[in-house]
Amino acid sequence: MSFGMLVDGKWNSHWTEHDSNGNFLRMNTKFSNTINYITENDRGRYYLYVSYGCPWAHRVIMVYELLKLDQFVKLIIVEPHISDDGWYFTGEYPDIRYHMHYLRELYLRSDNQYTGRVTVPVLWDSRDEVIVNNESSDIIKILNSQFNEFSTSHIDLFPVGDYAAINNQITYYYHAINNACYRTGFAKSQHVYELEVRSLFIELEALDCKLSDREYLLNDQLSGVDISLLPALLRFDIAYYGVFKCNLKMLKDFRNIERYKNRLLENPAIMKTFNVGHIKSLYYKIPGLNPNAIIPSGPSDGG
Ligand SMILES: N[C@@H](CCC(=O)N[C@@H](CS)C(=O)NCC(=O)O)C(=O)O
Repeated sequence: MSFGMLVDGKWNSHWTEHDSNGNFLRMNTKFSNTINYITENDRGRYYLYVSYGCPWAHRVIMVYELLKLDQFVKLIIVEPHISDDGWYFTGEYPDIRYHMHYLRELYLRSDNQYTGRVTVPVLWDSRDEVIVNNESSDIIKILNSQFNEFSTSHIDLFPVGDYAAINNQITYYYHAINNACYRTGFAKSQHVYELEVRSLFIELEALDCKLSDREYLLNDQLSGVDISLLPALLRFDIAYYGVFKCNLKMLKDFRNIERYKNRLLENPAIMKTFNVGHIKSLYYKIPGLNPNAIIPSGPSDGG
């Protein structure tokens, strides 16, 4: 398994993120700015480059839809496949801003000596031609706080009083579940895989217990914690179970998690973001994990 990355502004098509024991190590993202003040004049200035397949971008798309920001920020979707040249655009999924072929061109437009992965999501400032931020956990907070004034729904996913608790739980579930699925799937030794898959399922059991008497993960309202965890749950049976071998059980066999997931999907703004075809296309075409890139017919609805 290898993806490309930029090194001093040049594309390097083989790069893996593993230590010598076969553990998957995710590289930190590089653009970590924020936006301090937005006015009506900034309508159309910002773009979000995302993939419906990517779970980190999925967080951002959910916040975008929940806040109804489509009149203020534009969404640009990449083709649901990471090629040897990284994320790319096609006639069906064009870059409506610059008509680029590859997402890496956007990174180079921001920093022509960039070294790092070319990932989605990206929050792009088209006035200053820079990437503001490419870390999902930051972008969802920026949308929630800075863009909320231009939202017609005014949902607050990070209420001030719960801010620290929400961040703590996002970090907890990132290690326990979101990224644990990746550590399992990208393990390069039997030993690492077995350790990872077991600890992942211990965490899923704990989550199932926790959800036995509640609708949301924190208090009794939808928050950034639910939005951050949900993309992993939505990919579990349709992709992680097969491609990442997270297969001690299917997620639908965890009764409370399944109920929680389906209840969140009843929200039309969330349902609109769940694209089974893009998820399967992305994961089943990951180089090395599924050599013939056959996309399975089932399950079709994540259940
Ligand atoms: N920490 C980042 C991770 C983003 C990320 O890894 N995105 C993947 C897609 S799921 C990506 O774009 N990978 C392309 C690559 O690594 O070349 C975030 O949460 O935004």
